[in-house]
Amino acid sequence: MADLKATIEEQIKNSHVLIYSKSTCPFCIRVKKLFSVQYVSFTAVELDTLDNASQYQDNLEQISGQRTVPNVFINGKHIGGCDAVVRLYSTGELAKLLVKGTQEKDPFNKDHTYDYDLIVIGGGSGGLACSKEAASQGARVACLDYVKPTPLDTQWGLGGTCVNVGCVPKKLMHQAALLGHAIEDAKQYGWEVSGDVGHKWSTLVEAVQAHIGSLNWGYRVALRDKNVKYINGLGSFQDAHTIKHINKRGKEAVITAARIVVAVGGRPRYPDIPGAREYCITSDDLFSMPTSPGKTLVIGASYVALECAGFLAGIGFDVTCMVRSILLRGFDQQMAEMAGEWMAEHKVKFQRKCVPTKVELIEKGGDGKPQRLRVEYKNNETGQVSSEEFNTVMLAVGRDPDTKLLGLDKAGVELSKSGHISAVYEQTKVPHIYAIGDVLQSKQELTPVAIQAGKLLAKRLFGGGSSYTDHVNVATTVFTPLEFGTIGLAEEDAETIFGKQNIEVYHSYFTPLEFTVAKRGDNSCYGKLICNKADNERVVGFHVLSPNSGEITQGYDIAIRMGATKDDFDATIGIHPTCSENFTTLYVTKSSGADVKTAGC
Ligand code: FAD
Ligand code: NA7
Repeated sequence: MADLKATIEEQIKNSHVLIYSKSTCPFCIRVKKLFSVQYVSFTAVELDTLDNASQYQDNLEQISGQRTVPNVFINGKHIGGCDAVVRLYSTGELAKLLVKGTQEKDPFNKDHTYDYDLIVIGGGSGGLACSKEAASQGARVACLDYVKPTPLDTQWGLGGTCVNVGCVPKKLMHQAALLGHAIEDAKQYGWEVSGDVGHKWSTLVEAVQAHIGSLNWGYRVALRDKNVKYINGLGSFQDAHTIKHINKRGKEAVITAARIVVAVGGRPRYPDIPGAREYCITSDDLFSMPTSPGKTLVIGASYVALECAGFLAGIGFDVTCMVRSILLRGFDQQMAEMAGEWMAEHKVKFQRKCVPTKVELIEKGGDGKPQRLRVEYKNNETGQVSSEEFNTVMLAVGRDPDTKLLGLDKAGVELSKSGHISAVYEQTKVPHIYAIGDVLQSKQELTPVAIQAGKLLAKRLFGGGSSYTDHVNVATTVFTPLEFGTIGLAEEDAETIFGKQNIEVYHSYFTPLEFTVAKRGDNSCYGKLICNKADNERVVGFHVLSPNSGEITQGYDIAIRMGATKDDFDATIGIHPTCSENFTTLYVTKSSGADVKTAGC
């Protein structure tokens, strides 16, 4: 009994978030769901799988005064059961408890014989932020970055996914598509745009790549200014403190460090079908394609797929999106379907319930002629096999962490089945090896999350910091043609966590004023607030489908994080005429079934 008490106390002391749970208990399921949909890592001790469950509960009662499960502890502090956690989540207090950690247990000591205080492997969003912050705190830092070419030999410079083949070129191409739409609108506003307005893909690619080139250069200068040693080499572990790096010419060298941060990000996945690697592109190739994509098939239905399909269609290409099951898994499904409907009404063809089975080259491109590919695909419901010709086939079927060749096993760091690194607040099981960004298990794959993690980690390691990255209520936007901004819980997740009877949804369609003269259709935009009736109608989910959703959503995130209620939204006076103001005047509940189409000002 005494031993068990000591074991439990040790578990509590050493865990960031610890849940004593029973696998079939509905309240435990709700608490775990709340943590997992908010990307908060936790350790769950499932008492019903243990022989001594009742002794555990006796000891827990002695330690915390609570015998029942779920019994939750954060940073060694007893929180309570499901209601207590939900309440803390709703008021924004949970996030505060989670980000305020303890001082680094192993304070920075320069007195070592390694070459560097810190080696960062990967010069993307997270790695660059971490390297620069650590150097600012006085650490001697080396940052390795190396881009393995794609199967079609596409390569890029320093800065990682976001800058070269992610957020930056994606948003610029999204803007290109919006401008095309704006040219159409302009005619309604009196602009005399004569004849057909064409688009030149090569001009767009050159402009986007020129901007990326300037960012690549800026990152190199920033590393030099901060005294970070930049090494353009592919790194791998030789042992827990030693990294081998190989440059483009095959030259090898070895460096050592007291601490190592793995920030290698991820790369697009290829399905195991004939022709995938030989003939298909991924988002890694799309943004620098010298020739126009032409008739394009985008395979996948998550945000990379929908965003790329959306802007390609907006630019004027014939685009089909092949969807295996649902749109935007993990996002609010009503919103996902609405974003898809807008795309379908704006020239994106959807091939639902289908998967590709083979891609063949029919004719090589060249001399101004596009290549011709034949895609064979199967309908998962009917089993019917069909085929169609395309000029470009883009795979967006997920991304894998880039850990295969890292040799993490030589350092004693374990990988999950998917190749991700599990870490508790960025620290792996090997205490001086850390991981940040997309390579982490079960974390948001977003640039600002990687940057925040990199900065705060460096501050903790070298600057006496004690804050952790807050993964709760991170706002994001899917840049589909009509943008989809989101904070907090999807409606279906809110129902699971709080109970359907406790959820009220306030919603409305709306028409941006700019759409009226342009005749873009009434009530094509939509917003909803998901409120917890059991907690003063606290807003637990915010979703908007509208132009400029990214800009709208960012500001509201502060309110949601601070625990805003429906009353707070109602008391806020809107800015007229904007799309955002609709959130200050929502009054129709979904449960009423009343009409939510709006007319007039
Ligand atoms: P990365 O930025 O991927 O950087 C990892 C770096 O490490 C790379 O340069 C890689 O080449 C290098 N590397 C890998 N292995 C080694 C090695 N062994 N040695 C040396 N170097 C190595 N996020 C948003 O927030 N907003 C968006 O709008 C958005 N849009 C996106 C659109 C697309 C098409 C994609 C693919 C992603 C998008 N993302 C977006 C996600 C965002 O790009 C990533 O979350 C972010 O880049 C992750 O940063 P990271 O530091 O973990 O990894
Ligand atoms: P995701 O979010 O992992 O989504 C993958 C999508 O591809 C999803 O719609 C899948 O459908 C679909 N998929 C997966 N395998 C196949 C096959 N074999 N055939 C057809 N469709 C398939 O990946 P993304 O690339 O969009 O984004 C990954 C991260 O990168 C994202 O978090 C961003 O931060 C950047 P499913 O729903 O599983 O049926």
